[in-house]
Formats: sequence, C-alpha cells, structure tokens
Amino acid sequence: MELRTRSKNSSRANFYRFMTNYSGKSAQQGFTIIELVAACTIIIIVTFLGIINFNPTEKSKKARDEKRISDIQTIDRAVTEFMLNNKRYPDTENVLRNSSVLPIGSVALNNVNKGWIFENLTAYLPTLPTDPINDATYYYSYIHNVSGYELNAQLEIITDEPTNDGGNDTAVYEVGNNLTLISP
Ligand SMILES: [Ca+2]
Ligand SMILES: [Ca+2]
Repeated sequence: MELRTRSKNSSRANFYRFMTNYSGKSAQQGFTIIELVAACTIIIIVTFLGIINFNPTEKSKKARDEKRISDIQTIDRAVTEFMLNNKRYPDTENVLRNSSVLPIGSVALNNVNKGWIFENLTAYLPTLPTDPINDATYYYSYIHNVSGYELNAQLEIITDEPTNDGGNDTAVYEVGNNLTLISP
C-alpha cells in the first residue's frame, strides 16, 4: 500500500518535472523550431525543383519533342528541295500520310525510297524520320496539293512551337507553306 502511494507520488513528480522542463525549454527553443521549419521548407523547395529538372520522364518527353521538331524541319527541307528539283511535291496529291501507317507498296515506314511518304527521297535524306513513339497518338503527318504542303508532329510537353508556328492547330507542331491543309 505504502509502495503504491510512493510510486504514485513519484509518477506525479516526474510529470511535473517534465511539464516544467517542457515549458521552460519551449520558449528557449522557439527560434530553433522556426529555423527548423525554414530549413524543411527550403529542402522541400529544392527537392521539388530537383524533381522538375531531373525527372527522367519529363526529360525523355522533352528529348522526344526536340527530336520531333528537328525531324519535321529535316523533312521540310527535303520536301522543299524535292520541289525545287522536280517542280512538284513528293507523293500523291491530296493524300494524307501518317508516319505510323505504311502505304501500299512501301516496305518500311522509315525507308527513304518509299516509306511512309511514298516517294524516292534518297537524294535528300539518309533515312525517312518517324516519330520516336510512332503510334496512334504520336506520329508525323504530311499532305500536299498542287501548290502547297503541310507537315505535322504531335508533341508531348513543348508548347511554344505548336502555339507559335502560325498554323491552325495549337495542339500540333505545323510546318509548311499552307498550314490549313491539315485541320484539327
Ligand atoms: Ca500549331
Ligand atoms: Ca494545320
């Protein structure tokens, strides 16, 4: 009985000691806690920025988009040079080509001698570029009529070029001399 009372008293004493210590230190440690919060905030911000800059998924999307822009410009030069030499644009007039669809008579999409653009472009290109993903969503397209042509690419992350290319579809990157041939 006496032991139990003593133990109870001792727990109470410990509790009071704890409270005194806690309240005594809390004011003293206030600045440290603010510093800790500031440090945590900085760490979170730095980590977040790190994720944006070094996120491999975002980096891959950007790299694919840069390749798409470069590919479309390469094809654009080839189409223009072909026109200058042959007085017509490559491939059949008013037929929309898609880099993920093989035209009848072509053996491979990226074949420079009749690939997804059904024309022999060996004098202008080492290989016929196709989209880095090249599926039903991401593909290049090309069409021409007697006086003009348009080339398109669907980009994943870059928005500047698709918005500022002067075309009629802000969702795709459009290149050519008649950007109304392919419409959204
Ligand atoms: Ca556009
Ligand atoms: Ca267009």
